[in-house]
Amino acid sequence: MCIFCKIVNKELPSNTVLEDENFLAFHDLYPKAPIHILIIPKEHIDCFQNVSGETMSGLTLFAQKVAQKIGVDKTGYRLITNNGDDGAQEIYHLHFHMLGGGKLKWEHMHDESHKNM
Ligand code: DGP
Repeated sequence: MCIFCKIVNKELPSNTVLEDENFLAFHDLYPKAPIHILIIPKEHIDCFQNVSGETMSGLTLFAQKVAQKIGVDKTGYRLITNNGDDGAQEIYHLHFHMLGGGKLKWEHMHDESHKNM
């Protein structure tokens, strides 16, 4: 069972922000911004490439509620998913990172190497 399925099943602890029948939001263990929340479907779906439109429809509404609950709906936030190897996905249970709490930078690579790709 994957690590996020264990969090869903309460076999592993997490700092829950919001939960409903189908989705769960909890604080990232290694935050990369003042606010860093992970939003996941409870169902095990490995990555964004394999998620249905129906699940994404529910996840969208849920993510909007998370933003309201933590108070970034007005100040702004970034919602991203890492997909697959080149996307730097580490945990293969679909999750969206909700980042906020300050002005975010926009950096993907730490050097100029992408200019040669
Ligand atoms: P990604 O690279 O997109 O697969 O991001 C995985 C994220 O999951 C990363 O930001 C760190 C976070 N993470 C890893 N293990 C745990 C954990 O056990 N609990 C929580 N809350 N977050 C975790």
